Amino acid sequence: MSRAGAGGFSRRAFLGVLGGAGLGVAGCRATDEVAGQLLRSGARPPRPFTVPLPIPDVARPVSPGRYEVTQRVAAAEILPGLRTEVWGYGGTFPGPTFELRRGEPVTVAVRNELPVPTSTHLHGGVTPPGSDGYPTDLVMPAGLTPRPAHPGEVHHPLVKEYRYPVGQRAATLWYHDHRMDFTAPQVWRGLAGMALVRDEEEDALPLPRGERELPLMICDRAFEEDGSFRYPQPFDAPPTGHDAHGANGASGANGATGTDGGHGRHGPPGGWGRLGGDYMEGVEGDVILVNGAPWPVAEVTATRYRLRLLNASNARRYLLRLTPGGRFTQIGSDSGLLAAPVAHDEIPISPGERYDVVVDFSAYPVGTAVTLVNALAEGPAGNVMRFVVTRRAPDDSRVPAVLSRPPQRPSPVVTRRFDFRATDGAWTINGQRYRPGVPLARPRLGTAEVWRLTGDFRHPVHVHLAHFQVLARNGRPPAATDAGWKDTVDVRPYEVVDVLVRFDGHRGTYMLHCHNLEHEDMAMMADFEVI
Ligand SMILES: [Cu+2]
Repeated sequence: MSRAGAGGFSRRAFLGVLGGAGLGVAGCRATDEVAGQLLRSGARPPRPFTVPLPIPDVARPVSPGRYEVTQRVAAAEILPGLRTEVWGYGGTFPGPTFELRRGEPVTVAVRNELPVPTSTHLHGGVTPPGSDGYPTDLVMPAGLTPRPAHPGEVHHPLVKEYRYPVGQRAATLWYHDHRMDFTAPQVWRGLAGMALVRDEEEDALPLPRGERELPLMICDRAFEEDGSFRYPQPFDAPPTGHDAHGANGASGANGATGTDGGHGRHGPPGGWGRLGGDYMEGVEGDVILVNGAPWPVAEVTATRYRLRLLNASNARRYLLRLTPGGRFTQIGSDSGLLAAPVAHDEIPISPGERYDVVVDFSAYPVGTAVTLVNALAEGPAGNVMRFVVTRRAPDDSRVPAVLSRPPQRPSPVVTRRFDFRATDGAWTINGQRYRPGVPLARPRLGTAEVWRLTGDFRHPVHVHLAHFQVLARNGRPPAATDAGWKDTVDVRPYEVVDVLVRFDGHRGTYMLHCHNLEHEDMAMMADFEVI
């Protein structure tokens, strides 16, 4: 498909035309499938399928139920022969994988040794509000004592202890930075990792496990000639009001610079300036990474494998397929196991979503190279990674016809509408830029509501705390890939997506927002308060 706009329009101008057209206009190809602007690398990327697939280390507790992780600057060799400075949990990108068990609460002390404030969100977690990674609930590095930039901003010097009850079903979660105005550049630099919740229901299933269970964090990046991450916004742009923050010589400045003066302003964020330059739609890199490695290759036996697919990209969407053919048997969605498996030839995955799938490599002759591709991209970005089937091996795994007993759908008590679109130079929800502490809804704990999601563009909508099921798209039944309990759903241009949201676990202030991280930083967030 073409990335160009139609008839000589720039894609931004084209977006503006669509944005003015109002509801009811059918989505056009150009904005229908691609949600970001491509940023090309200066460095020459490696040949695909030459770098082995890394598996992130599993986080080790310092004592039962307690983890300590330091966010720090470190060097990584992502492109062979070049050095990339990453900002990583534990100094790695991705950060360590947290192996959690339902009913076993943990505390994670996050220490910030980066040059910038951070806030950590456990995506998909049913977490008390004080540990949810609210964007202005910041862990401040040593020596950084700026005036608060936003109303209600909280500063924790050096360390914050996040408390996770882990009372939820087995699921593939992930964690990432959620700092107000700067989530996109800080995640791009490496602040993301996976967290797997396990439980007895899942343990009882004969699914592939051990070496045959692979967490796969998929994301895109662009690189400077010297191997450092390239990003359109300077990584060290002093955020609004953070004038004590010193530059740290970070690379990647080739676009918008900080222009948003004025303490306490919370509109288009400090680092972007108005409209975010050419990257308002979001930033897409031209190098696809899986677990931090470019187009990696993994040797597999001719057996079943469980692949926990996560799209950790800032803006890029993928339509995943297997070549030379093959099927994904989906066993889980964002928020845990499905009731029964669902087979797919292709899987659309938008930023923030997870698909838990089983692929049976015994369907291929030994020696076959099975490539995971992205049908939405042309050229190198159309490849994701490769599996090479090396030999036959015993396999006592299988995918049972009944996987779990997910919670039933409760009856909704109210319907609310949330509209995601560009308004007056910012990405807004119901016409409003994000205002911390001003909830757009006050659902009651223990109830369910229908949230009707609409928008002008591709917006992957993420709800904190509360999980949901997709009820309908444009009044019709949802896609097979919408199955299960979820926390993120892709809303297409001028589409009406009805989701049934359950408010369980905790009262307090949470958020819903677009998980296109550039949109999120450009004000497409809202609070809701569970009462
Ligand atoms: Cu969006």
